[in-house]
Amino acid sequence: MSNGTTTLTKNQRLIDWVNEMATMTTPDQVVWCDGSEEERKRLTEYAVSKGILTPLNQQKHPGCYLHRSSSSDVARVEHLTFICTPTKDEAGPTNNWMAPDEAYTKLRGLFAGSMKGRTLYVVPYVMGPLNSEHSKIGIEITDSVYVVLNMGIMTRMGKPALDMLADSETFNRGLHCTGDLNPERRYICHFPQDNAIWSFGSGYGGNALLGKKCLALRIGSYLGQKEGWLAEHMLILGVEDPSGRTTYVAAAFPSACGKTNFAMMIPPKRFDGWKVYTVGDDIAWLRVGEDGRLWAVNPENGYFGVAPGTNWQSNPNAMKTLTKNSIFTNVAVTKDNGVWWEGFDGEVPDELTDWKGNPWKKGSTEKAAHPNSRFTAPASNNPMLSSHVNDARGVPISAIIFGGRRSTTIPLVMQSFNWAHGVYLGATMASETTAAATGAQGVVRRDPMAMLPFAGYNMADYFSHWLAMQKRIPYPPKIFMVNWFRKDKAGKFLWPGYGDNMRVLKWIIDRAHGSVGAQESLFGWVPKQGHIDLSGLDIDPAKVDEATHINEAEWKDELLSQRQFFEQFGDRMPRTLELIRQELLSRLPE
Ligand code: OXD
Ligand code: MN
Repeated sequence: MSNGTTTLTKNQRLIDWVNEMATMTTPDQVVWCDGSEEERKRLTEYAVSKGILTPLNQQKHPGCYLHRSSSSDVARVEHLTFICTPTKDEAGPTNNWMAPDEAYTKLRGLFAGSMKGRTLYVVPYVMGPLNSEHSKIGIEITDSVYVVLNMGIMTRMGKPALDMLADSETFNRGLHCTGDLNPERRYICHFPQDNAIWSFGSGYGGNALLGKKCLALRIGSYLGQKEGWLAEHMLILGVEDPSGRTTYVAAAFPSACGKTNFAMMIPPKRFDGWKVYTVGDDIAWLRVGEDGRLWAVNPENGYFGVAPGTNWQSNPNAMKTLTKNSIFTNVAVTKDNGVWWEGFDGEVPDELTDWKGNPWKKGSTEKAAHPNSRFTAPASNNPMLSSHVNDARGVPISAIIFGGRRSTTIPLVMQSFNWAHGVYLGATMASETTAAATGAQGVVRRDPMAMLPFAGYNMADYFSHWLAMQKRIPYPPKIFMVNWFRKDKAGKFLWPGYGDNMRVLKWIIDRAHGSVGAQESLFGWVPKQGHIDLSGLDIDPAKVDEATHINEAEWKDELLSQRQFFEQFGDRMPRTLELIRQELLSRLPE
């Protein structure tokens, strides 16, 4: 084994840790990644030579490659994801818990000798803008060249991270090995107190690209509570109005509920002169700025987006973003070696190669692309990328939006009465499950702040932290709730969604600036008739009324089911939220 010496860093604690991990995993060689273009080319060629990546049609998709994962490794595995805090209570009832000693012992057994015959890559990376106080440094050790190439897109990777780290010992220690991809030997373990992540047995993004869900959300949320900031599953966008004023909004939607589409939205014709800029499509780190406002950075540097449903209609900016230098995972391939997925533009081709590499014929009952197939694309490809993504202090947030995928009950849009009520709206969010995680789909589950799978500590303490943040933010953003997914009795969506969500966003922004009125409803402020601009939209206003309607019977069930959710946290649950629930319930007729 080469000893893995490097000229890239003199950080002895880092070098010692890498050597310790190499001694355990016994790779054939250790390669430190510098993040250079030359390295990207070399590793890509290597991945192609091993069949890990396949070049796509280079005329249609320059610099793009296809990866097919093992068919049992296609999504996050929440049941195999553990928060390893000293006590079970610190992880809370919504997380799987393993005692740190037990987890280290179990995983050491799996990692021991696991990289024999393989290369151990050392991937230094920064989450957040370089040299920002918001940012965190991670080192991911991995045996997967696919992971290295994805990390190169998703993070600021390589030498700049080591330069920023210098000789500090404060970095996230991430250890990842694909093992034999056997789901029986798959564990995604987080050690918040050690700032460490050990992930074994999966190559899937959310399990294996450790900067994303593991560091930026699970470990990040724990650090946020300790250090007085928030790590959230939120997109960040900026809306520029015709006068040139830009207002920034952060929005939490569960996985595969349209965060990327919302973050890259193109306003409809009626909004001539309005522009939406993307800051981030998945994660926001929020801190109180010197001016007393809440400021946000996107810790990521690329998009790991859901492919199915993405097309020139639903998200033209995403289509432009993924035209070059992107990695596609588990999509289908056309005869001329282009990409395809369900919901792609144009006619369904007669023949395709499906995500498993098998021939596929039009009319097949099987999906050609996996429902959770993904593109990994550099943020710099996005034509509407905000010019502030690399700003060390981030962007100031005027509104926070919580949204779920709910066929019933939840109205199109509602503003909270105040911060605590806004936290309550976030804490009681629920959504129908999607293909982004393994398990049944379309089942309504509580997903507070879209963070259920991503809170790195007890969710009740997380709610308390949100409530406590109020005192730290002299000029807090206004908080809203949206639901683009409400359906009528025939099962049809009541609201067109996509670019037309701009109409709702405009009301939200105007509310944030105090420049439009609202109607008080039992459960929050809602737009008055006429506040949501429907001009140029072919929609029956009765549908909009139905989308915004509050059905008291449905709300009664909703409030009762929220109680069950709160109860599992016992005494740790902040009383404020339960009292708000009771007060709202008391407004309903017996
Ligand atoms: C994601 C997810 O990949 O939330 O962003 O699963
Ligand atoms: Mn996500």
